Amino acid sequence: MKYKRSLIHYVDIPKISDDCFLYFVQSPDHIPFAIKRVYYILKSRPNLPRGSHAHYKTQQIIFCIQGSIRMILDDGSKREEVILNQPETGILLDRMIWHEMHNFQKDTILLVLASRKYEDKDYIRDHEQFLAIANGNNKKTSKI
Ligand code: T46
Repeated sequence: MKYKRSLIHYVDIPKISDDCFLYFVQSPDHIPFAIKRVYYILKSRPNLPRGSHAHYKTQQIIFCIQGSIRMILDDGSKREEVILNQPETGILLDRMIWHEMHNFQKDTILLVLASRKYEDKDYIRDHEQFLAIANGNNKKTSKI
């Protein structure tokens, strides 16, 4: 499965099948940035959404290596949804894309590769502010 829509950019990685399944990701072959940070999320609560922010500069690839989530991506002018439930197919969360994660299936595990180290000031957590910046109506730009 490899196709691109306006906001949903799939990232397909190899799956090796012998007596188990092994997946690997390497840069620049599969992802468009050098990896500065890796984090993973587990034990999420099904009814507790996560995300709901954008990053000024950080680019990320998110994989759902177990379970399933529904993601919403928003660039300030349109919103698109995607279900993430295949370990070999991630999606790009580009800079200045508002993203929300919903409907965590029990025992879901997310693996995220990021282009920058963690910095709180890289976050835009207010959707109104995000819309203003994304649509060029706000003088405030990145603090980093
Ligand atoms: C995204 C999803 C999948 C750190 O200290 N270091 C880190 O690298 C990260 C990612 C977070 N944190 C701290 C900051 C907060 O105190 O952990 C707490 C929760 O972080 P955040 O609000 O970023 O968690 P999520 O799950 O809502 O969102 C994160 C990413 O920010 C987001 O871009 O795609 O995971």
